[in-house]
Amino acid sequence: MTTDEDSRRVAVVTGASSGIGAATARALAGAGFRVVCAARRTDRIEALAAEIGGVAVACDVTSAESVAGLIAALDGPVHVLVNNAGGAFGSDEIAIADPEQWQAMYDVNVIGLLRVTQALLPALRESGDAVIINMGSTAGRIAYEGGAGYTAAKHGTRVVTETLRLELCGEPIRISEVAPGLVQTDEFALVRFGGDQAKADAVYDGVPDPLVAADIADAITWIATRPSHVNIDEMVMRPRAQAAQHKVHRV
Ligand code: 8X3
Repeated sequence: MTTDEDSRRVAVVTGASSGIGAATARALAGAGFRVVCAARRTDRIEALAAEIGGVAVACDVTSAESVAGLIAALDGPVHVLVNNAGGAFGSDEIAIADPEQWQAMYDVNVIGLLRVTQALLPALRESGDAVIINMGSTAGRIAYEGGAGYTAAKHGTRVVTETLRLELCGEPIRISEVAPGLVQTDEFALVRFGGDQAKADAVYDGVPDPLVAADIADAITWIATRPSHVNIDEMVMRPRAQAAQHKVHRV
């Protein structure tokens, strides 16, 4: 994939087709990385890759075969891995929650991250100076009603991140987690509520200036561009209007 003419450091971003993933791909490209945009929706990532001078690779992190295809498309070291693919499905209370939705959340937020990380470790090691940035959430730090399937999965993302940092200590690979609160994107809430636009809009209703995808991409890019000896363990981000999960200022 890399050529003699292209000596840019390589960043792989999963879930790059929209929202935080697409914004991160743009921001890392702006910082000089050659970005591999990985996601299921090829039309979107091909357009994004063309825009930023990157590479599009179709990838579903919940499929071992698909992740093997991502690895096959790489050639040489990888310096940055952003495990962004994830999401929330449903908001039912535990009494009536759908186990299949919980399974799907664990599959993408935890097992998908595991699968991509395992597969990319050799290329990250080969770089001699790499950073893995996992997309966590404030949902990985607290509990809230109707959120247990997602909060359990994002607590999983957090603990896997911490464990990986312990296990790779001594290697030239830094491990970080970015944990945002309320971020207004086109799809996160819409997907969570099964396409119900009114419910999705209500999440951000009246919130003056929620975070946007570019804010998170900016943080990820900052983490990825610190000097090699500086590991940002975790970064919790919320909009000014959200003092805590249940404390949101609305006008
Ligand atoms: C998203 C944050 O508040 O919807 O990761 O759980 S929240």
